[in-house]
Amino acid sequence: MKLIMSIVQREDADDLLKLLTDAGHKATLVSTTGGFLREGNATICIGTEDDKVEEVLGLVGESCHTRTRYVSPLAPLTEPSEFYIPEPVELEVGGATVFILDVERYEKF
Ligand code: 2BA
Repeated sequence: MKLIMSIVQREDADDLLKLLTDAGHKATLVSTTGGFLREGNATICIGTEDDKVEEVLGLVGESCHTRTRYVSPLAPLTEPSEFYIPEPVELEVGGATVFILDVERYEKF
């Protein structure tokens, strides 16, 4: 058995949950925050049999989209902040960052 942890953008989380549950998969949504942008994202945990992993990854790929974000970097410490004009930096965020972990044991009480 595997635990698939998929970090997705909030905007894609509902579509992915619907696709997963409609296809008979079990999933848990955890509200998370990205360490770099410090913005809310979503981590969807899916426990599934080994032979269903590719199917789940297909659903994740189908529902999670790449988006372009512009962020203003903070002033470098070496420069006086009154002379610093921040240039927004373009970032590609998403579709999904996925970790697949082996599950040693699974119990349900
Ligand atoms: P954040 O950490 O808020 O990162 C958002 C986006 O900022 C990233 O998109 C990437 O384009 C950029 N970014 C992140 N760290 C950077 C850095 N040190 N320098 C320059 N740009 C950087 P994604 O790669 O699509 O990641 C989306 C979210 O997935 C991340 O949000 C984080 O919550 C999670 N994530 C990504 N890789 C991870 C990893 N190796 N471990 C844990 N969480 C991860």
